[in-house]
Amino acid sequence: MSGCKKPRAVANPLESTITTPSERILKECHDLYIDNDNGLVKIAESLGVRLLPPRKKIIVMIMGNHSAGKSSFINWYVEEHIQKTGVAIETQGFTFITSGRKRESLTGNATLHLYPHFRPLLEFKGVTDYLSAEISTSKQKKFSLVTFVDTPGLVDGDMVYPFDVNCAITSFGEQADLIFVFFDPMGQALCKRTLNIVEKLSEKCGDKLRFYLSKADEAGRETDRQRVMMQIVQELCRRPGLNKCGFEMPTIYIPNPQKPSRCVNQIDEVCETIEKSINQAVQKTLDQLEKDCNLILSTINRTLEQDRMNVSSNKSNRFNSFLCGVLGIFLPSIFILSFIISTFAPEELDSLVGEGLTKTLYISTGVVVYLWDWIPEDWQIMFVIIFSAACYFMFFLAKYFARQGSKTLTKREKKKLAEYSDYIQDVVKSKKRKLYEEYLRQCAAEYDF
Ligand SMILES: Nc1nc2c(ncn2[C@@H]2O[C@H](COP(=O)(O)OP(=O)(O)O)[C@@H](O)[C@H]2O)c(=O)[nH]1
Ligand SMILES: [Mg+2]
Repeated sequence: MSGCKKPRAVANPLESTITTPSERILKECHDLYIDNDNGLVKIAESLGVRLLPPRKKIIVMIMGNHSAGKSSFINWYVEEHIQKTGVAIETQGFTFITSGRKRESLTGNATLHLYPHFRPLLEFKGVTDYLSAEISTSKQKKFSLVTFVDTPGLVDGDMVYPFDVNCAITSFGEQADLIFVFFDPMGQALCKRTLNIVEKLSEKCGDKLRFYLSKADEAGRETDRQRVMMQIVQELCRRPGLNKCGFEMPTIYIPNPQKPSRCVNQIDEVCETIEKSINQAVQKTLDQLEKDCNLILSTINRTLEQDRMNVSSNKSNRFNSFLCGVLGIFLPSIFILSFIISTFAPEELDSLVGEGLTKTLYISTGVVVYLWDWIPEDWQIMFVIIFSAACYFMFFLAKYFARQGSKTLTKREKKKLAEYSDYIQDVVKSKKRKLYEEYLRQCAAEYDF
């Protein structure tokens, strides 16, 4: 069994007490990735594979014209006045609104630190100065599982944004799980900039887009509202990238007890959409966990298989190197020795090495000398050159084979890989199965009327 320890949670300012099974599942999955000793991210990194820990919350980006009611919607959902609202252009940058242990406001770099997935945004020069995060202790609705991204209010014309706002919103949208587009019936319902961004987002991640007619209570009578909606839908359909038509556009508004309205309010559907997305995220995270486990296991197997191949090829390389080295020394030695021996008289050799050995030496020397004499005299020099070159080549080959060796795993490294493999099979996979069962139980409970 592996000597791996169970994962330990890492302190994070966004940490708060857990209230729902989904939250617990997402948190436990996240912890399996980021554990300091045996986190999947760390294990994968040691194998040369890059994994990103899953998010503990879904990201809902809200975009739309200036004054479309984006910030007001977030405040309504969170049930706390976090974002400034008003007709003045309040939101110039991007704000993450999320739940945590205590009320806190973060700026640029601190925000990016909490959301590593958004690092690619740094390529938009100047965007960091316009990033912020608001952490609230609210647990209303499903807020503990949602991070809202409030985006700059969009307007046409001369408005100068401090960064490439169209590209930045598109890039944010690609990282989000849901993108809400708010159109308000007043003023700039058909802001060109909003439509351009929506068109771009629809090409890249159309399935995340949801359209809403916000501030619907301000649209006047039912017929006026219908007219505004028709106008917006027509404008959307006219865009080549968006002409799939059949747009659904629920009408929503922030309920105001002081100003009751007879207009239908579909704001609860927005909450349901968020809930559905959370459930999908839980399932996706569990599926991804299984995939990542399999990826790590297959990489470990591949690494061990490669190591076995390296060990056997190192062995054959060592043998070849030895053989070439021996030949490189042996052949010229025989050649030189034979000539030296041939200069001795047999009696001298007898007295030096004894009778038995003299006979063998003479026979073998005789063969070499015979062969040497057999070569025409003009070619003997040439033979010496070719023979020396051949011996040198043998040395070269010996060195070449010696250098061919590839690095192999040490015993400790192999043991570590086996431990990782056991840990993933025994701990992570069984935990995943348990979490999946919990998720299914929760789903069954939700649909059990
Ligand atoms: N009647 C009505 N007014 C709203 C609603 N939502 C927002 N507002 C008002 O519209 C103005 C702009 O809202 P805000 O949330 O700041 O818009 P943002 O620029 O999209 O963030 C504010 O004065 C809000 O009070 C709504 O549903 N109904
Ligand atoms: Mg705003």
